Amino acid sequence: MTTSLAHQCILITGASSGIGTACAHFFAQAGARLILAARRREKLEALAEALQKRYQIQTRSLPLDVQDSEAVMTAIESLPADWQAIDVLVNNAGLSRGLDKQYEAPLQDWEEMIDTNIKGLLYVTRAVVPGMVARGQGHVVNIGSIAGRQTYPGGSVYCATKAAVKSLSEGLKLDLLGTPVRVTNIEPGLVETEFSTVRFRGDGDRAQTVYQGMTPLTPDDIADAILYAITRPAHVNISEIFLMPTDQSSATLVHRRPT
Ligand code: NDP
Ligand code: 8X3
Repeated sequence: MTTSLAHQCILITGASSGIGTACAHFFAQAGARLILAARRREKLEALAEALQKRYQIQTRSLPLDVQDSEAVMTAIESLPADWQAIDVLVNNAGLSRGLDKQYEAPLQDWEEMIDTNIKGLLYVTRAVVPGMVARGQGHVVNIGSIAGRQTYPGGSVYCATKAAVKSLSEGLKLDLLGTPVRVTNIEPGLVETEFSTVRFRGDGDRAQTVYQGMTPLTPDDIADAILYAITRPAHVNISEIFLMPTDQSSATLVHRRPT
């Protein structure tokens, strides 16, 4: 029997944009209760209001910087008891900064990627998973990337963070053996979101060249894959989903049409 999301409590980090926002819509449509986490409070509140109106579901905004371990623990602990019983955690918050060579890149860019994509993911996992184990129910979905499988020029630290997400997903599954808690690593290729604008610090023209002349994945494509993984029957653990645009065949090979 597939797993119903009706009334399940789902925490999505990075819900203020892109893949996280798409997940919120997909899960809301399936009747879940949603905790929406990210740093931009106004975006979370606007999303929460839109979801409540459209799907008549319960939501909570959780303004949060995943880089801050204490803030993560406090935020989870401060949720009312019925919201602390998180059934699904989507560790989606993440970012890239720059495409500089490893021997030239600003240290600050590395700190931010490592602190968010690796340490932030770990902090949220550490805050949420003990409750899942205690309640005998849960599913952790980590958002990795094609970048965690294949390194590309200028991307070595971002790619290393996503390789770490792959290892952390495998490690969590190993550590949860004997519990019913499931773990899935989602590894998308190019998805058009704010990702490249963030990578290039607001340079929209440069960000657009990433998707020029090709059809990228959409945030909905990723949300759909996650929905599949978390609605399988309880005895089925989808460990990995690696999905690319048809116009992409590796981290560096993309078919582009003249524009
Ligand atoms: P977006 O930039 O659109 O969304 C990133 C989200 O992460 C935002 O909601 C942002 O919210 C949140 N976030 C970033 N830093 C923090 C932080 N310190 N604390 C809390 N939230 C944070 O990009 P995507 O939707 O594309 O990215 C989502 C995930 O997907 C990332 O992990 C990314 O690495 C991964 N990915 C993306 C691909 C792509 O091509 N786009 C492909 C493969 C994987 P806020 O700024 O409000 O905090
Ligand atoms: C994001 C996809 O190829 O830009 O993880 O690194 S890529």
